[in-house]
Amino acid sequence: MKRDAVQTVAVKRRALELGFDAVGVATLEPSAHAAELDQWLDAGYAGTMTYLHRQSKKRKHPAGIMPGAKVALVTLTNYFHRSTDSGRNPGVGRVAQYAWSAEYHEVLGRRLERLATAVREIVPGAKTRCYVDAGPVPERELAQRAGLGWIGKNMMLIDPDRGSFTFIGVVLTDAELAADPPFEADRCGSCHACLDACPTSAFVAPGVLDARRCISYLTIEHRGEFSQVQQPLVGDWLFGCDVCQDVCPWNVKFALPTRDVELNVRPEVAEAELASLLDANPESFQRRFGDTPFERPGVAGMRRNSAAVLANRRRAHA
Ligand code: B12
Ligand code: SF4
Ligand code: SF4
Repeated sequence: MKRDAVQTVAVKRRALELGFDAVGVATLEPSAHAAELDQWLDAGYAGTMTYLHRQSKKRKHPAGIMPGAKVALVTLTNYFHRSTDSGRNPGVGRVAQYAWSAEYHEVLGRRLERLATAVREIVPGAKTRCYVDAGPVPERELAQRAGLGWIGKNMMLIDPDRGSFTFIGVVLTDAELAADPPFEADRCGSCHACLDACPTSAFVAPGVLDARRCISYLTIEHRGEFSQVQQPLVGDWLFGCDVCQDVCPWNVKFALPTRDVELNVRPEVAEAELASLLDANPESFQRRFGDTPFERPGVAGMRRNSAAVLANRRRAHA
């Protein structure tokens, strides 16, 4: 198959019609940041996310993820609703806004499959494989290579037109689509607002996060009870954390609320009641939250998070 500009334009147009907010094409040469990944893993910053160690070889050599793959079609989907700090009542915990709607892996998974079908129609004989937040795909680096933005000091992929409240979705394909130029500029400049604002001082350096101290890791990925050190770190956050994005000037200035109907806010998630989560049993939890991101920590994890937020609030008011 030959790299074809006409086919590439047709594929990108289809991506925008399907509801993706931005799309670009990245080449699959080895990661330019393999050494950073090795150092990050060796330092233990991945905590118990052992899959990151297992996947690191492929992450450093993305061409090996799918046999014959030539490029990654990389998409961004805006999920911004409003500042995470607004409109809370005392009985609810703070929930990171990427989780406010239906399970995004499913919403975007379906959308990416439709895009993959379009690739196969536009480039007959092409093979495709879709990924969103799963598998060994270095999603942020591929997005930067596809020209969609730069990786900020908070490690987020920042789109200069939309900010960083975006999901990244990837279609790997052997179709030789024309690659975009990478986004070379670093537009953080002298700003360090995210590093200063992180409530747990989880950044050991600009662009280097010790995940073990990150509230997102603690409330979503950590299994078992919190230690005495971990529980206060969680503060007011029931699920995930948005602080290092909420303070970023690129979000303050450019993030606009999504109009994606598949990402409509579900109040029982966005405004989750601490007391009812504390009392949840597996059946009631499954009924209410089985198709939401709360499913990842599950009923035990969400009960633990809820108890931690309540205890932290009691301590703050004592
Ligand atoms: C593990 C993981 C986590 C972990 C670890 C986070 C971390 N910073 O590494 C935890 C649980 C803490 C987490 C938290 C969050 N996550 Co997360 N996470 C992932 C996952 C599955 C893997 C990331 C990974 O490999 N981390 C290891 C680090 C070392 O790798 P990396 O982040 O890719 O960083 C590489 C680049 O930065 C590159 N690099 C280093 N320096 C430079 C310099 C330049 C110029 C360039 C180009 C590259 C570069 O080298 C690094 C190593 O390869 C990805 C999905 C995926 N498959 O990639 C989602 C993903 C990164 N997460 C995402 C989100 C939304 C979040 C949260 C915002 C959720 C929340 N609100 O609670 C927070 C944000 C925390 C933060 N500031 O990073 C989105 C990010 C979207 C975006 N616009 O950037 C992703 C891409 C999922 C998705 N498909 O949308 N996450
Ligand atoms: S998500 Fe929260 S805890 Fe994690 S690095 Fe960002 S500000 Fe810090
Ligand atoms: S807050 Fe400032 S330093 Fe952090 S990612 Fe945004 S622009 Fe970069």
